[in-house]
Amino acid sequence: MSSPPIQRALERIDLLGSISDNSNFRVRTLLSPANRRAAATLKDWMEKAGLIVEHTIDGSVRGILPGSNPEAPALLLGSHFDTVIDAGAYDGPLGILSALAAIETLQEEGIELPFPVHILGFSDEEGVRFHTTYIGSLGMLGQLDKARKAATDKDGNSLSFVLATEGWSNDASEICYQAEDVRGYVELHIEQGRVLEELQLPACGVSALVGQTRLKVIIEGQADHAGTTPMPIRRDALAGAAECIVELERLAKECESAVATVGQIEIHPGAANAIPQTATFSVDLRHADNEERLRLKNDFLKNFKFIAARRGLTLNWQTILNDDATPCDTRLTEQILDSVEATTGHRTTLVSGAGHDGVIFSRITPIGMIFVRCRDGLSHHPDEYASPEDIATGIEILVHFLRQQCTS
Ligand code: HGY
Ligand code: MN
Ligand code: MN
Ligand code: MN
Repeated sequence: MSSPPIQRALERIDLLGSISDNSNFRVRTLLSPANRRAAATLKDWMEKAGLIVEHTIDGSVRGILPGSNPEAPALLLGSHFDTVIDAGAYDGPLGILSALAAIETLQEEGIELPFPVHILGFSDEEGVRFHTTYIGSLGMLGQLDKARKAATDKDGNSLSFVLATEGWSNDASEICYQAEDVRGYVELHIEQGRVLEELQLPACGVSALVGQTRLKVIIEGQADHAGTTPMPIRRDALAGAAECIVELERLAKECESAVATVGQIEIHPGAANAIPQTATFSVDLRHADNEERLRLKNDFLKNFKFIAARRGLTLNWQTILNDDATPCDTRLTEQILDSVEATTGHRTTLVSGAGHDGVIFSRITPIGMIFVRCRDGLSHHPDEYASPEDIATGIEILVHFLRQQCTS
């Protein structure tokens, strides 16, 4: 039988998972009604645990446990609570609620940490509404860049405009971490891969997060009548995009440990009897090796240009993000592995194929991650699942790590 804090964490994951902007599937995006309800719920749970709670204008939340030395640099435990579309319940919330359960466990044991712990819930990591990522964590570093502020949602509203008009402004805190405020950032997250299952391990440490490039590709052709336009004279933007997408897949398959995905595509005019004028699609490219990632990016863009030229189409693209691989801090990861070993008996680390908010916090402080096994490696899917036993193990690792921090 798991402890009350772990039991509460399991119940809270389900409860948070029931908060959605859509009654048919789970989705929460920046400043959406469901995201606001999730933020208020997290604040309430943290407040009940005795933390000092705040929110920021983008709807991210923070709970502070001051500890016996409130002026000491804080340990940050965070993750995000926004989701992809038709999402699972664990990607993001597990990290926030595991951190809360770890704190509640120490409180039950009467252990007061000699430094503050800040539990952070980011309102947008997936980037579904504005097609850009890490808005919540960047906001907490005061590093929301111009490109992101200019990013627009499906209604053409910029992030700046939305923050100014829809932002959670009443009683909002300005949170802007500097390196000297922080002793480290640790995020617990589901693995979102299959390796822990293959190794039959419940949890592990993380050595690095792969680099990722995210592009928006725009192909322009010529709209025309589907019934009266002979095939040889067509300049069909969607047919051109389709050839590019298959070419992207071919190149990624040829490149060891690269992954490339086209997850979004929009067509104009989008009528069944009109030849597509414009095809706009996303490219998500990842690789642990930075040079390989950039080589692959140049290769597929070169081939896209050939395809477009042969078809009489124009090709443009925008770089949404271009993050090199992020190593986790060696010393912090060794401490995490001490706790993984004390709890599970092994010291395995994985490289994360997924991006996480630690990429942003690595700009100012050492970062570490704990991965928890998830069934079939499935994620960004409603059937995403981590077992209560593995979640309990993840929380026990975090508790052990926090105890160890008292003496380090
Ligand atoms: O896409 C990712 O890697 C993360 O889930 N945002
Ligand atoms: Mn995530
Ligand atoms: Mn995700
Ligand atoms: Mn993430």
